[in-house]
Amino acid sequence: RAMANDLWQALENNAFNLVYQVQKSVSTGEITGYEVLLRWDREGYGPVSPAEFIPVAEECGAINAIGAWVLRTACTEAASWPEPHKIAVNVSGMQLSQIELVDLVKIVLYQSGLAPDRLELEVTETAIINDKKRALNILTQIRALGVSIAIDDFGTGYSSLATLRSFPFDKIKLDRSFMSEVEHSEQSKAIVRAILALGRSLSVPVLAEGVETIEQLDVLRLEGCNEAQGFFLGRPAAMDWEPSAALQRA
Ligand code: G
Ligand code: G
Ligand code: MN
Ligand code: NA
Repeated sequence: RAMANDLWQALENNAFNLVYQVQKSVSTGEITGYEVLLRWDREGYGPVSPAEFIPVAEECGAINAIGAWVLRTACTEAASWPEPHKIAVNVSGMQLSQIELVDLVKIVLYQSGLAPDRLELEVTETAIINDKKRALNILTQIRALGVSIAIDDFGTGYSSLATLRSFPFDKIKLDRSFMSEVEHSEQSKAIVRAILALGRSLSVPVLAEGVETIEQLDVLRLEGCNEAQGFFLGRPAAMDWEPSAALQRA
């Protein structure tokens, strides 16, 4: 069967679901938010990674419907959490080229009742580069709603510095490829240090992705990184709040 057909089918059959991965302050360990990650259990195949099916969804045009489902479901779920943590939703480059995205965000916030400052959109540099002027217009309008913007996978795109200069954004997410070597390689550490300095001089917090060991977290603490995310801090998982905890708070 063609994957594109199955993607459309999955939307109708409720075959997608969301998992959440915690993001924490490096200095205090406090939870600063959760990244929303899409999961698909493909009938007859099992779980398929978004790294595999998002490109297919972009090609066949299903990405807008899937992206809308993710945004609506994430905001609706988070609005009912016992604690008002922020959520960070990934947005594909194709969604960023459509002005309808602004209205979608507006409607979803209104219908879910989620406070705009609890929503962050993660966009990649590559997504922005496609149609700079249009993406800038869309991001500016979304930011005016009170929603924040994070640059995802920072350091892997090819015009990082130009993007930083001309785009409105609130957070840099350092790509996880830098983490895998940071304990052993002075060169990787130097690059991380430079990006952290860049964030500081732009007054933009930096979140390091892919933190898998306590040693990596120690380096980040020493270098003054603001936030971290990765298997060491928490794996992506369904968000089920402990009933007892919820009761205590009620
Ligand atoms: O969750 P996982 O590590 O398998 O994600 C792989 C890739 O898929 C990552 O680059 C991630 O940003 C992307 N991804 C995960 N969920 C979504 C989503 O809801 N929308 C988009 N556009 N990309 C997503
Ligand atoms: O591109 P993006 O940052 O959205 O990618 C998020 C993806 O990274 C998710 O699919 C998630 O499963 C994966 N991920 C999260 N934490 C870690 C980690 O510590 N190590 C590795 N290798 N992958 C991670
Ligand atoms: Mn992301
Ligand atoms: Na990333």
